[in-house]
Amino acid sequence: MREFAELSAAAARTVLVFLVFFSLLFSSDCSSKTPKPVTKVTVQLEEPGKTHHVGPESITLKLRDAQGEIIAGAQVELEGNMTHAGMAPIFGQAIEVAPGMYRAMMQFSMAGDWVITLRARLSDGQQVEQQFEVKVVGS
Ligand SMILES: [Cu+2]
Repeated sequence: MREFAELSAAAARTVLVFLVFFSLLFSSDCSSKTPKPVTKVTVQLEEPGKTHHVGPESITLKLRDAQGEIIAGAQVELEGNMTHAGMAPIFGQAIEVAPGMYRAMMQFSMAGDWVITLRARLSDGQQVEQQFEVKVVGS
């Protein structure tokens, strides 16, 4: 009789462990802390239409989400490619100079039309990507 009691106690403990395990599993699954997804970011250039020159140039922009809210605390990098083939891409790591405002140095290697691909890792881990164009003239 005692053996049976010990056995059922062990079984009860096992069941309890499973219950705790599963409740943790499901509670973490539907956590209310899940960030709302930012499906689209808006890139707002500080000086839209600015003419950039061959050589080192800074690009300053603001990042906003679909609701128009500023996106602060993101890790932002830029990749520049020309619109014709045969050119090496250029890269710039941006720093956040003000909340939601990012600045990167780009070493433009040729005059012409450049397509800048912005890749941002938001503070909640989401990755977003957006493209914009800049015009570069000879110095
Ligand atoms: Cu080129």
